[in-house]
Amino acid sequence: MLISLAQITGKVKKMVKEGIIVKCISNLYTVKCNNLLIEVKPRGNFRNKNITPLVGDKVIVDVEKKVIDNILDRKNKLIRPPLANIDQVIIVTSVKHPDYSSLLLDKMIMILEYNNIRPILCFTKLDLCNENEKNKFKEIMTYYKNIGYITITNDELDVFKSLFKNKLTVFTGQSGAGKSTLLNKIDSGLHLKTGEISKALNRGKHTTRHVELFEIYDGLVSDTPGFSALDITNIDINKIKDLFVDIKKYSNTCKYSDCMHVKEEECNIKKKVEDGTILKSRYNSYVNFINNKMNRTFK
Ligand SMILES: Nc1nc2c(ncn2[C@@H]2O[C@H](COP(=O)(O)OP(=O)(O)OP(=O)(O)O)[C@@H](O)[C@H]2O)c(=O)[nH]1
Ligand SMILES: [Mg+2]
Ligand SMILES: [Zn+2]
Repeated sequence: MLISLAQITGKVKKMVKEGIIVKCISNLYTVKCNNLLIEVKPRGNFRNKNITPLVGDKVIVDVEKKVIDNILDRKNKLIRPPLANIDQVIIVTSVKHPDYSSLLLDKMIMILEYNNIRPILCFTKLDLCNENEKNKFKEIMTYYKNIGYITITNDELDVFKSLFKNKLTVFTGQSGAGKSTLLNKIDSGLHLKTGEISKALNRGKHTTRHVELFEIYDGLVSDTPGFSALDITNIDINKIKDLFVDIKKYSNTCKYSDCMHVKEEECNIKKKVEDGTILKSRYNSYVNFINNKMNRTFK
């Protein structure tokens, strides 16, 4: 749609369109304007102003000059993977190969909660588990479901299909967790490259390299190169307890209103962990992040 044809510079009519950045390789951006894909570069003065357009940005492009003129306000952004205006992130977590890490899962959930992005949990590779292990993971999944997160396995393709409409959805998770494999199952037209886990991990590299948005079931979806190292340095230590929805729920039942739920003796959160209301691994993750923060603060 042409949105501002009347803009006259000298005698030249400027052709501008609004679109969304769906791909970036080096400094070349692909912008989707309705059903048209246009390849553009950022305007020269972006660099001076230190502005970097991100995949997911809504932009105004000058169609003739093939440049991004303007970036519209972002509702959020992630640095790694570099993406803007994310509605929800599907955290793909394998139970084996690579091994399940509750710490990594909770870290991703915390970072998304901090950025006001909805986390959706997807567990993969349950087929590699024996019955006992399967039951253990089912319990873990039920816990996350009960505290309010959509929690599914990579077999539940129908659920996925209903999640995408009018949303920007990001798939993330460890290298080898099965993100690209899952996306290929959801949309067989994607033909994303998938990797042998051992190779992917040994090389320490991701099969998926650049950031790109695909149109799937009336929404935009990104398969990201996973995050290998996540940074929580910019999260305020006092905010952490609010980013754990299950801890937040009972936060003001503790004796001290400023209870950190770590060293305090009479702490209701600790009781809730003991009686099984709060999952032990969740609490361990919480304590780990608090300690991690304390160490940094006092270094
Ligand atoms: N047994 C089993 N293997 C799976 C499953 N899902 C994916 N795999 C395998 O795991 C390996 C890695 O899968 P990918 O889809 O490439 O993983 P990825 O998350 O996209 O990895 P990166 O692109 O490196 O971040 C491939 O060999 C897949 O065939 C699953 O549910 N069960
Ligand atoms: Mg991949
Ligand atoms: Zn407490």
